[in-house]
Amino acid sequence: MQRWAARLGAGVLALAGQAAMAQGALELSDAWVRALPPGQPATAAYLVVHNTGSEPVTVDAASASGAGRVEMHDTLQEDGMSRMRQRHQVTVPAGEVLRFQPGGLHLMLLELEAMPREGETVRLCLHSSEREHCIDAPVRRQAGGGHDHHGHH
Ligand SMILES: [Cu+2]
Repeated sequence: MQRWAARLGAGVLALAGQAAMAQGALELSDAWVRALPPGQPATAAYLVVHNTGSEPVTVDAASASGAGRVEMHDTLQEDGMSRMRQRHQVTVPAGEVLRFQPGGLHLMLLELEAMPREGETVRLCLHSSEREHCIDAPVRRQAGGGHDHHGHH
């Protein structure tokens, strides 16, 4: 029931999004989710976000299939230690590309139903006030492998 309601909600958002498309359109690519050992409660996801519109787009939430909650995190170096800090909003200026990548800005998938496994796919969505943008992200153990097979056809 909950899942059905969520899908209906997404459909309404998609319709609203079509009317607003001219303002801000995010193109998502090169998404992947890191597979960690089973039993870990959280993992990270990465992707490239291109704002192809003529207005800045602010992402203020994210979601992922199989994760109860998704946060946006920055990675900071402090006294030689790597720390993560939550970002509640990330703005992509018109025409610019923002990268969620290891060692930098990333998505944190929390409250996992189960750790995603290599070969599986996770649906990642970024939400802005206008609409939501989604992409299917393959699950991998590390960056690299398979990256070059995308977008060169
Ligand atoms: Cu994090």
